[in-house]
Amino acid sequence: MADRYKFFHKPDPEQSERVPPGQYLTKGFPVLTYGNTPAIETENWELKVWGLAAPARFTWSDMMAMAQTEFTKDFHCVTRWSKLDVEWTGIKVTDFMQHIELDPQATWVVKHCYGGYTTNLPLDDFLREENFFAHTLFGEPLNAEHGGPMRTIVPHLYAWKSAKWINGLEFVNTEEPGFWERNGYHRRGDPWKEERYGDL
Ligand SMILES: Nc1nc2c(c(=O)[nH]1)N[C@H]1C(S)=C(S)[C@@H](COP(=O)(O)O)O[C@H]1N2
Ligand SMILES: [Mo]
Repeated sequence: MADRYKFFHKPDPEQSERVPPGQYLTKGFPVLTYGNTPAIETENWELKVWGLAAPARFTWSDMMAMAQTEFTKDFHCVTRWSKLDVEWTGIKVTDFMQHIELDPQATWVVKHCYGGYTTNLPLDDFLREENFFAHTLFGEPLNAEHGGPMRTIVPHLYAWKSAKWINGLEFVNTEEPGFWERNGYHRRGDPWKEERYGDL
């Protein structure tokens, strides 16, 4: 236990209201990846859009030409660690979506990643002001382990929704569970309600 307490601790009272039930704070930033870490150069990186939206394809420079925003957000992993005040730079989902012609029938999105990971979200959870694509972490280019060159961040849900190495957005009109949603995690994953495990 001693070792564990070097890295994980109970929150100070002033921070405790920001820490969801059953979570411990970590000062470091653990890496949580199922499988291998893909190596992608920015010049080869692309983001494809398909399904219930006009098919589209975005290169790295397309993304860099969009409005860039800085974010400071808390990060909650379902394995019980939380990291407060993570500083990112990237592109708001709402700014990105200005470039997408969405079919009005679309109600869900499936995020597809380099390496094969997937996770799904209802559009209401995806199209929030606070959601973004991230390419910079604490002022440095996002490293491969944390999802570089480009990942997504969904601050209001457990971090398995924050897909690393994002490569595709598939818009659909049904719930199509992604990797962890099929493998025991909750279908939505609200940390404030402790939606950890699912029943799919
Ligand atoms: N492509 C991909 N994205 C992923 C994962 C993964 O295994 N593959 N793990 C998820 C989980 S469970 C968490 S907690 C966060 C961890 O992000 P980090 O490794 O930057 O801490 O990424 C999420 N996004
Ligand atoms: Mo996680």
